[in-house]
Amino acid sequence: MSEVLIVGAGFAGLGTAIRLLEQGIDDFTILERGDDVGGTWRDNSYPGAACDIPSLLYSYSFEQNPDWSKAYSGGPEILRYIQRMVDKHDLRRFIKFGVNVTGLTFDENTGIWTADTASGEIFTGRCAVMAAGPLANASWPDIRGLDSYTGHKIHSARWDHDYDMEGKHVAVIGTGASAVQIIPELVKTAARVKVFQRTPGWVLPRLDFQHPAWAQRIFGSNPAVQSLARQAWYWTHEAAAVGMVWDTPVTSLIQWIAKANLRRQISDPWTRRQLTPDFRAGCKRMLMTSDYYAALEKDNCKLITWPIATLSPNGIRTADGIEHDVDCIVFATGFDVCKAGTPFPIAGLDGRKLAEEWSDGAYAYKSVNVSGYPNLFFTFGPNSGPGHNSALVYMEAQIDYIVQAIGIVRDKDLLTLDVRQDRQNQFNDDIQQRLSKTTWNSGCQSWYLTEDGKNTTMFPGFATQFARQLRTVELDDYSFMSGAAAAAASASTSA
Ligand code: N01
Repeated sequence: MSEVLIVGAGFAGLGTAIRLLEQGIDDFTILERGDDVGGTWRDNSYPGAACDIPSLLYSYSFEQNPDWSKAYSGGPEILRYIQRMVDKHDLRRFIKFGVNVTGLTFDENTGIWTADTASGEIFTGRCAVMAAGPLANASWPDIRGLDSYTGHKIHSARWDHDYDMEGKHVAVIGTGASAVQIIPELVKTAARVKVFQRTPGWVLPRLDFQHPAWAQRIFGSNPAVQSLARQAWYWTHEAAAVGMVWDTPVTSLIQWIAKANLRRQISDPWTRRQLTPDFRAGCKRMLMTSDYYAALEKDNCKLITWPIATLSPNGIRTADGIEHDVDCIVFATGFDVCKAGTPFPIAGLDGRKLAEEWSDGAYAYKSVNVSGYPNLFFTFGPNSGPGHNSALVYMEAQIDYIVQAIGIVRDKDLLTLDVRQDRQNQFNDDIQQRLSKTTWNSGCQSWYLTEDGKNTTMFPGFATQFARQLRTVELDDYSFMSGAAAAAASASTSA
């Protein structure tokens, strides 16, 4: 048995491992279904994959990298950063690769979590950390005729690098954050690219630049300077919350800049109209790209806005009756996000099932704990998503809170550490009330919302507020039972 089971060897699981080691806890096991580390950055290897948050900020503050080649690094460089982190802390010795967790069950008598796996092997731990990632499973769209198409299908989150796009006729379904990175690369190689858009997004230019060698040298020799640069990015993004999280005059300014960007890059007024969103900026994720519109302007690229009626053996038929024959369809259609369920069954006290409790929408206490599921911790749990700042800042705050709580379980020899139901309810009432005033809840459809419009993914505030609430584990928010107390109680019952 381990002290801690961690599900997932992506950014969150690895960060948790490093922080546990720093606290002197080295009795943990990381269960990873893939055959390597890196999670989302291992899986999303599509051409053009990059981060739309500056690398100085899209990295752990406790694991800074002076060598970022440019402001917004590409996927391969981010994956190398993760791999270096793993090597530096010798984390591979803790990871079991190819282990697909199929269920987590808590035994309140022993205070132990059991992880069932696809191979039948079982792992146990006093605490469990869910670090499986919210965007880990590709979502194939519910389009009629999906299986009838006989050409090549590729999902953005599982790119097929063996398929050569050179000279091919390609369709891209979707125009979200992944698509706008893929399309500029596809138009360079494919003979023809048709982009099937359902909803246009707000696009802001991504002002990328190379980090000069002298800056890398200074960052390397003087980490405090790098921390300052990181802080500068952090506060710039915090300021953007004013216009992205809430509808303010800054939102209008963002929309004005985005429209000017559209006018500057797209010459045809009708295409501009097709690319103009009809929802508030920030409601869906902002698209940060300087080359998407330019790609749409290329002779070999065409934007299609007629709804897709069906896929056919040779391609896509749109509602206007046109058959678009293509060699390959790229599905940039996002992820299966567990907004009203769990990635696998999780059973807590008295066998209660988390998926049933979350069926109307997920909730947690400060995104990390759920009442009735002691010693279980979530990274990127409900309502921890950022709309304006680096996911890694949020992740780091969660990890430090989780490691603190695990330290308490260990030091006090607790059988159970369970968040109080009343504290959880209070927290969620407040979160949902605050969310009702945010841009995400202003009427557009996005992966942030459940089918009936509950926002279970985003945190309605600044990153600073999110981190502040997670600074200290307040024992008053939890009920707990020590191993000794449980043993005494069971002895008196049997006597
Ligand atoms: O997925 P999405 P994504 N018929 O869900 C369309 C992160 N990310 O992979 O908008 C036709 O945003 C759908 O249309 P609509 C980031 O958090 C980060 O692009 O629903 N179209 C939409 O256009 C992001 O938010 C980076 O009308 C269909 C697209 O598919 C998250 O990942 C980079 C359809 C899906 O867009 C997801 O982004 C990339 C259908 N049936 C991603 N179903 C960074 O840079 C769906 N669509 C950090």
